[in-house]
Amino acid sequence: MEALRCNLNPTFLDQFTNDVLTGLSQQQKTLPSKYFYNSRGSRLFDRICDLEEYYPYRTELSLLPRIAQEVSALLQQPYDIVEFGAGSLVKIRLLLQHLEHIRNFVPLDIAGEHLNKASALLKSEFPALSVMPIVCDFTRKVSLPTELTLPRLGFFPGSTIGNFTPQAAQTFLSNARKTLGPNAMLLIGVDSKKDPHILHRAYNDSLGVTAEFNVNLLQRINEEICGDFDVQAFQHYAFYNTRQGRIEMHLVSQKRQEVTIGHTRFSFAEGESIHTENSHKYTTQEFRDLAQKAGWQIRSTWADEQQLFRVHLLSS
Ligand code: AVJ
Repeated sequence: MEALRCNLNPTFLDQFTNDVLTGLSQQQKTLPSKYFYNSRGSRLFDRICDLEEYYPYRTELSLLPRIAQEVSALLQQPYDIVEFGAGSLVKIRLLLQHLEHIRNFVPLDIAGEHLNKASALLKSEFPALSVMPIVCDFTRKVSLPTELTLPRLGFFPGSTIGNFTPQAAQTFLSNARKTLGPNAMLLIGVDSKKDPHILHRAYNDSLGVTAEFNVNLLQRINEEICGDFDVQAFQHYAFYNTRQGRIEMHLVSQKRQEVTIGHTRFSFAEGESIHTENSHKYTTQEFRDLAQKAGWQIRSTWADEQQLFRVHLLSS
């Protein structure tokens, strides 16, 4: 299945290059976490989800069958579903199995190849469903196919919202409200604040898959935009920043070195880091305030027994 491509402007590689050069020119060097997800990165992320230490994935997954039943009872009419950051499309299956009268499913993702494969597979399992994948930057407003005439149920699982700063999360939620249109609902997974030891383990797994996922970003820069990172010379570092309520991932330069990307050269001091990801954690109250500022109300909240992870149903 070939996905529609939209709002990847001007061209993907120009944008990628631009973002990388801008990020590495800052005092604290940064790289946007959305670029983790090339084919290899998407596969590595799927392996992270299989790790015992990475509780968010399986915790949310275990909540979904019950959520699907209750949401199905709450929705009084047929809906089309739009998934933000669709990835491997595992979680949507649990919803689709319980929700009746879903006609169209629109998965949005930045990783095109991964999205196309996953969409084709889903389509073969739910022949009555029309699957319309769109490769896009889903953090912006997305124009949905005009065939979609029903009210929309948005689905944003996995606490991907945690990748955004609270300010950017508010912007995302507000754009999602515009993308989804009137009378929309949004089912969103949000990782909870909790014992930092549990968080630390989840982002420093013993097999080093998260480290590989992190370093893959440098590999990708080498392959796609002519970087010459010595990937062995950078080490994965993840910690919980209590003040900001977030896990931060960094890549730490193991020595003084220079890196060239295209024609631009960057110097690294020994121990200097590139900040590659934030993963914000929220209390229900914090998330309620954030959602409210973007024009959403919490209708229902589900959590596991230990409150490791929550899923909220929002209405606009
Ligand atoms: C996909 C953004 C939810 O922040 O937990 C997993 C990505 N990074 N391990 C997260 C991730 C390191 C993940 N999200």
